[in-house]
Parts: sequence; C-alpha cells; structure tokens
Amino acid sequence: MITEKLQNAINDQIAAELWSSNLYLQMSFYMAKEGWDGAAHWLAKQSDEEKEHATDMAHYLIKRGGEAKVSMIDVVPQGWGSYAEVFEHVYKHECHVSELINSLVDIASAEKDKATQDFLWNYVREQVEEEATAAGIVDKIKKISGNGLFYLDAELAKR
Ligand code: OFO
Repeated sequence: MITEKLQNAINDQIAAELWSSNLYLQMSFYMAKEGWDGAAHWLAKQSDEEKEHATDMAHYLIKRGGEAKVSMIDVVPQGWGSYAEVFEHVYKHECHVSELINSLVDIASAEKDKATQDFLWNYVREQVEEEATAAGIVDKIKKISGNGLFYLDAELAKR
C-alpha cells in the first residue's frame, strides 16, 4: 500500500498534469485562432497526452490501494504574442514539469517505495523526450526565414 505522503504528492502531480493539459489546450485554441492549424493540432495532442498522464497516475494510485483525486485546477494563461512565444513557453513548462517529476522520485525514494520509483522513471525518461522535442521546435523557429513557418506548421500537423 502506498504511504499517505506519497499518495498526496502523486495527487498534486495529477493536478499539475491536468493544469498542463489545460495550458496546451488553451495554446491550441490560440494557435487555431491565429490560423496555425498544424500547431493547434500538435498542441491539442499534447493536451490529450497530459490528461493521459493524469489518468495513468490515478490508476496507479488506485492499484496501490490509494485514493486518486481531481482537485481544483488553477486558470491557465490566455494569450501569447507569437508562434515562437508559444513554443518557448512549452519548452519552459516542460522543464518545470521535469523538476516536479524529479521531486516526486525523491519523495518515493525517501518513502522507500521501490515500485513507485520504478513507475516514475518512465516519466523521468519521457520528460527528457518532451524537453528535447520542444527545444527542437524552438530551435527551428529561430532558424526560420521567409515562408518557413508555413512548412514547420505543416510538419506539426503530422503529429
Ligand atoms: Fe506530463 O508530460 Fe510533459 O509535461
């Protein structure tokens, strides 16, 4: 059975994943309004993934005899200034989530819960990928000139 301390920490992470899901959904709406359908699609998928993470964590908690909770989710930012600004924010946010997951691993380790540490390592690895993907998009945007943004947007539509 999972300890109460770890259960509460995972429930906090569930709230953080749902907040991330809302953040990316709001970014998707912003991009759709700006006419960037590829980015809107990419961000909507990212939003779905974050919700899946919250659900996976909830099911893990339940499997370990814990209780999963959906707590109040804070409002997310509503507007960005440009395509570049959105993806810089995605990158920054993913770095922040990586820190949250690392702290969660530390709590699981302090609680001597090996199964939860093992469960969380998947997220540690996934964060490496997510940071790299977001950094890659930011890098491409920086190198773009002319109509390049249209090509990038078409790429993002393929996700
Ligand atoms: Fe939940 O995966 Fe990144 O944030």
